[in-house]
This record gives sequence, C-alpha cells and structure tokens, in this order.
Amino acid sequence: MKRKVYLNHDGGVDDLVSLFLLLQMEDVDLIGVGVIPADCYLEPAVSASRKIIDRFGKGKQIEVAASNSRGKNPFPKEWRMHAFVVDALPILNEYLPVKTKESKLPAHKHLIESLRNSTEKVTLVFVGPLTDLARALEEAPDIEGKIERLAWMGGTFLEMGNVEEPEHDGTAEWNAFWDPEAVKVVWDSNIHIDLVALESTNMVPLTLDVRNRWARERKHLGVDFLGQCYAAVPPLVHFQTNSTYFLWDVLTTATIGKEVLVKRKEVKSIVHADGPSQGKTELSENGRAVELVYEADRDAFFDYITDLAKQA
Ligand code: AGV
Ligand code: CA
Repeated sequence: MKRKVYLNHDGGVDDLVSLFLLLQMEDVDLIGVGVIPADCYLEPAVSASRKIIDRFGKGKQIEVAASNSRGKNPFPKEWRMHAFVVDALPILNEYLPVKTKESKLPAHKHLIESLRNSTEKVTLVFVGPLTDLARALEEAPDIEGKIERLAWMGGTFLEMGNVEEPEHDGTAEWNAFWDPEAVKVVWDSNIHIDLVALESTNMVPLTLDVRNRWARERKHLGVDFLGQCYAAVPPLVHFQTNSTYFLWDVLTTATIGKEVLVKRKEVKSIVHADGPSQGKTELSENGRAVELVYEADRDAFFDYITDLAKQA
C-alpha cells in the first residue's frame, strides 16, 4: 500500500529537488504541498513547485499552498534568491501555461484540511521551518491523530550548527533558528519525530564528483534536472564555508523512500526559544523523545537519488 505524504518546504534548491524526488517514489502518494517563504521568496518557490508537479508528477493532481507565516530570524537574501533560478529553468518552462493549481488556503490551513480529509494517517515531511505545522496544531489540535509521523530536516546536537549571524552563538541549525517558538510547539505535541539533523546531513555535501556524475548521465531528463538545479549553488571544494551546500532536505526525503540509508537512535531534547542560543536543540534527560538520524550511507544515498531521477 502507498504511504500518504504531505510536504512543506521553503523553496531552496534541495527543497525543490525533494519535491521532484517524492514524485518519483513508487510507494509514496503525495497529497499536498505547502511552501513557506523562509529560505526563499514565495512567488518563484510556489511557481517552481507547480511546474515541477506539471512536468514530473506523472499526471497526479496535487495542490500547492502558499504560506503566510513569518519567521523571527530572516535568511540571507543571496540564499533566498535560488528559487528564481529553478523557476526559470527551460526544462520547467517548455509546456506553459502551468496546470497544477495553487490552493486558495494559506499553507497551514491547507495542511489542516488535507489531514482532515485523509482517511489514512499521513507522513509529514518538513524541510524548512516548522511554523506552518505549529500554527496548524494550535488551530486544530484534532489533526495530531491523523499524523503518522514527522520527518523534519532541522536541529543539531553538534557543538557548531550552521547559523553565522550577529547576536547568535552559532549553536543552532537554520530551520530551527528561523522560528524557534514553532519548534517548541511541535516538541510539546505527541507527534513521532524523525530528526534529520546536521549530524547526518554533514555527510552529504555537494561535491564535484557528484556534479560530474550527473553531467555524464544527463541523457536522462531527471538527472539533467538534478544537475541544472545544483548548478545554482556552491559545492564543497577546498574547505567548508558558510555557503557550502549540502543535500540536507534531499537526505530527509530519501529516508522516506529508503529507510536503510540512515542510522537512527532515540534521544531526549529541549529547544532554546530565545537568547543567544535560540533555535539550539540540546540533549536533556527532561526533554522530549525524538528519533535522531545521525548517520548516512553517502554512496548508497547518491546512488538512490540518481536512480530515482532516472525514472522521471
Ligand atoms: O539548514 C539547512 C536548511 C535546509 O532545509 N536550509 C537549506 C536547506 O534547504 C538553510 C541553509 C543552511 N545553510 C545554507 C542554507 C546555505 N549555505 N545555503 C542555503 N541554505
Ligand atoms: Ca529547506
């Protein structure tokens, strides 16, 4: 039987590639998509999402809902620009006008409606901040019973996160930092959480050998699409910088299609909601239990997503 999945993303290159890959997974039934303007600008991210469903969604009718959520700590503008590049790729603009519909509802209400209308429990995949889920839970606590589990790209228990901003101590991961309060709300629920944290995503940087592989195999339309998307962002070459790109969200998505790619263990954690460590997830005996994804099989992961792309 197919698993029902709802995706909420924030328009980065790896967010949009995650949508593309979910559409290729045979045992996944994607029931809806929400787009939040965190690490992106909203219009190109919504537009690119609709075009990806048109082109690579195998005829499925899936609505895209724009979020009206706002965060506490804004993403750098240069990163938010990436969605414009993907939206403009010729591969997504060959068959205009766009057919996939935009929902009339804002993303958090679209999530509530999608869960209430589903006869089966739904797996949530969140690859940006948790704001829309937190708002949905506050507005409609009944939806908790419809959630199978949440796979979230976010958080870390490493000494260093990936936030380099004034007034912050660097211990947080960006999706948690954008809206730390939302993480707290979700932590206070009873939802089962798979936390795809920096521990595992650090093992899947974008490197030149990966890029070159996608170039060699570009005769497959879907592999060409991967290569075109990842041309927009900087790979790891000599050393890691603040801009170095990892396949954070794509690893999160891949765990839905192929669980054996990663290792998990249960940990207990709290979240810092404010102050210089805001967004930091910290191990604590008094914390709530989450399933930490702490390791990834790099080669098997890249083989898996490249093979999936060949099915497009
Ligand atoms: O913290 C990782 C999250 C993921 O959801 N995002 C990017 C992924 O979509 C924020 C982010 C951290 N570092 C970045 C990010 C970078 N160097 N470029 C763009 N986004
Ligand atoms: Ca993201």
